[in-house]
Amino acid sequence: MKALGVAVVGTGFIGPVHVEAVRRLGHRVVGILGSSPEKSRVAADQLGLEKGYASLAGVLADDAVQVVHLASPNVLHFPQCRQVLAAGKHVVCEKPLAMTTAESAELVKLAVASPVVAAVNYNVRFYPLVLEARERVRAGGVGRVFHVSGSYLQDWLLYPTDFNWRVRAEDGGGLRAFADIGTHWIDTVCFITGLEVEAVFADLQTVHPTRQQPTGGGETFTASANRDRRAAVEVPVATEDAGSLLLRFRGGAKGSLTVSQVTAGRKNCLRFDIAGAEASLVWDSEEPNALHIGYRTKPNERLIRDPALMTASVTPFANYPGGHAEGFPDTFKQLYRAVYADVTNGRSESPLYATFADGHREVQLCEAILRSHREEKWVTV
Ligand code: SOE
Repeated sequence: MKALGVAVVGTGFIGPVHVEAVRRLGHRVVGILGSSPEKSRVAADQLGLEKGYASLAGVLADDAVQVVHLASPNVLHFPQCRQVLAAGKHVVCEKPLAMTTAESAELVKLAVASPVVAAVNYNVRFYPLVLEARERVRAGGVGRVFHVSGSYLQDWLLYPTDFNWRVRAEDGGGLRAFADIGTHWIDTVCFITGLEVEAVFADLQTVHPTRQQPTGGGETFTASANRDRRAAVEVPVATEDAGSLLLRFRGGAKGSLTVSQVTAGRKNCLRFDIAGAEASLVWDSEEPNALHIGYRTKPNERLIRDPALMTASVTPFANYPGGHAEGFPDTFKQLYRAVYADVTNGRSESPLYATFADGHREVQLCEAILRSHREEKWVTV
């Protein structure tokens, strides 16, 4: 394997997750870029990286870097992706790909016209049992899928004192919980079933119309109790904390999704029930090493992640024997393994990772969800 040179943009919750996953694959993370040269230096120091960059221009001018990971706030994805593509470097962008469909459509055009690999970080696809579920649907074991239901629930924004850039429409986009975690759910179930969303009906809820914004910034998943509450200002919030969505898929299947970032006790719980004519598949990201397979006329099964028990084609994505749990950080490793294989060997026809076209579809969905909520009607995607 030829080791690639990688730079990561973003020093918050998720940037360091990218760094660790790239390193586990044996590639070289050359450096990191934060929102200031000082933040870059501190993060480089903490993560043991050679360079804390002063600017994106510095990253792009670095010949040691072939792949750039963007783990910056959503508002920066479009301008930064454009610059990375213009510099001829491969790019892995965090979700959502952009703030508007005008932006994401332009990124798709630029990516198609360029020879580089351009991926969106929908990592949930790479849980071994999510891949197993996909194989079972494809092999016909589930039968015709007629309904998909589920939820994605978190609690890190439960209190009005909890704050993060995602809450601000200027930084994260007009849709928050659905863009941040709801698109993971939709990407995952469409990846497994092959279904495409045709129309949506959404009802969104902003539980806290104002929040305490800490003057020193607020990191994702950092409890407000750990911050200095005196150094905060009350700001209005327009983005949704929670919401429910009805889905119509092309071909007649239907679905429903509830998303919340204010459900106490749910830390990062993506759950789906896929109902098919022969069987159902149930999976929960908080217990990712078990897949429930439900039957009408014989006992249900609970498949524990174990390469020896899984479909042969997906065993390369389960790297440890049964009983040795694999989870969230491992999905990043498997995702980048797939992306970097294409960087090295050339773009594959239908990659397992989400392309910019997939990312664009999710941004289209976000716009449709927001419109449906505002106009109180079904919106075709
Ligand atoms: C915060 O809600 C967040 O970090 C998301 O942005 C990620 O995509 C998800 O994997 C975990 O939660």
